[in-house]
Amino acid sequence: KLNQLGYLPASAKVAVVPGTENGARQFAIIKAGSNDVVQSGTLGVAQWSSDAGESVRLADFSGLQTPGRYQLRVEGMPDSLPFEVSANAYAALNAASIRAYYLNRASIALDAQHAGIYARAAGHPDTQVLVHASAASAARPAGTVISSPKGWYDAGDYNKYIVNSGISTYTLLAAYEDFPDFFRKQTLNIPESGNGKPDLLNEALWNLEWMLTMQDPNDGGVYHKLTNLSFDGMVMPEKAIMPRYVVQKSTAAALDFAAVMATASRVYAPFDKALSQRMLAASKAAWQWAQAHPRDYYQQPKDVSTGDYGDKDVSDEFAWAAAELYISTGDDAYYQAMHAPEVQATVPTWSDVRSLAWLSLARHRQQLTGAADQQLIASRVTTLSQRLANQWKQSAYGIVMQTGDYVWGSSAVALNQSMVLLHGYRLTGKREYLDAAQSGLDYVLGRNAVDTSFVTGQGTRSALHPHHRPSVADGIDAPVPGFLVGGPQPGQQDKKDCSVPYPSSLPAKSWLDHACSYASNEIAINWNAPLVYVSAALQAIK
Ligand code: 9MR
Repeated sequence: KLNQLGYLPASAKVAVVPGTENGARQFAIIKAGSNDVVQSGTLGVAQWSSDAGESVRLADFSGLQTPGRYQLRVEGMPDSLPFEVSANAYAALNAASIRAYYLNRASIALDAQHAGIYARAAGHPDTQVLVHASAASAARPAGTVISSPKGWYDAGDYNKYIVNSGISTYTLLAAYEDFPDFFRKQTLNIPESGNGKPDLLNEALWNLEWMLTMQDPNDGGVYHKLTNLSFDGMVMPEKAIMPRYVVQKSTAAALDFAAVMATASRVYAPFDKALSQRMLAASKAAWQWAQAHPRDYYQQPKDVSTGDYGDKDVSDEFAWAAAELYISTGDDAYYQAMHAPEVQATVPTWSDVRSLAWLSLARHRQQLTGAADQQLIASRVTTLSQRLANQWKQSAYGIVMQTGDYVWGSSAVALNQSMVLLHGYRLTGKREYLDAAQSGLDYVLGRNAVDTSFVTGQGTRSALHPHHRPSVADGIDAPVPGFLVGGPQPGQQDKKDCSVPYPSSLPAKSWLDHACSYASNEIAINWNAPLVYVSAALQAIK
């Protein structure tokens, strides 16, 4: 089991080989489809993986640096899937992972020039959206019609959620801030290509423009989501025409919005001064609203049954918004408002964004005012990186993932771990952080218990049936490409909706490649985002 795309010449290269005490001890790397051995080596000791329910050995062939197409051979077993060593190993993957956002855009037709066989009619204009009773105010009573077009569909469903848009859009902007040269050279064949902005920023702007419309100009509050009352059937976007609502203003939405708009204001400043200023003003207004409404947790209304992204601890959202506003304005009051000494570092998820503050502060450490505690910033990032690297060293599969990491969207846990490690690497230059980060990308591209790439269209054996409405309804066999599927997790919350059983209940094997499986095989914008970050980072660092 290995990364089916392959490796950059200088990267760590590790495969997982089934192994018992009595099993084979040697491996060989052969030229793909031949018997030409280019390298041989000794397998590591057999180690039991309880998550995968098997004993495995690791094959380390990091010394293989000559570009080419290879397979791994162990006596008595079928050869591995082919993989490449190439100086461009992740360039196409990164492009596909960003283009997936384009292919998930609301309010626009995808034309053949940019979408190829995935061209489709426009869906969800969202120019006539109703204010739901839960969001009613004096200025905008229930039933008021507002316009809130653009944005990305959140996932396999067609709704748009501010909380999840927050971390997703931020992660794309963070990738740009960390690797601007890589993205300046990249063109993605999206409608805006060639307009003078890097395409990653063109794509992110599609969602930022939507997010801006989710702020009530009367008070700065931000609606939690724009949604149908219930999920659509598995139909194409233009067939999904149920009425759309903006639902309840929430503290989490206001703060995630504030954080992303503050980030965006500095990223877009060189390209569009007026837009940048508008974003910063929107960020500050949302921050102010949250100060006045510190505990307006999202409460799903009785008549709404779509995703809730509910979160009853918004201390992390406060810290993150404060940090981004501090970085973008240089105003020490925001740093104080972060309460930095009380903020720990954790692997980011949509509901736990505290570390996004640390990652941003670390990224901008050379420009911060004297108010910032430089030592604390570095130690938060490196302490978490070290903990993740220790997990990696102890794992039978040579990955960071542990039993508790196999949650809904586990694939993105692996990549968010890698994203943290890459920040640790950028701060310290410690090679083990880079190698541990590589293992997360290897994991989603095939070095996992089900021997499958979790990215549609990437790798010889990849997920084929994501829970993604266009992939199901477009009449094309191959799923829409470039999407990371959720991945194994033993919760199996969709069992009742699936006519086929999961193949296993083991944490690392509880994955069902079937469109019914929203709990293990959906796609989502927050899961693709660390794929964009990590594939760009590894390709850019080389
Ligand atoms: O990613 C979300 C996961 O953490 C939750 O456990 C799960 C159930 O509440 O919801 C996931 O988010 C879904 C959202 O609510 C609606 N769009 C699809 C998302 C991915 O499955």
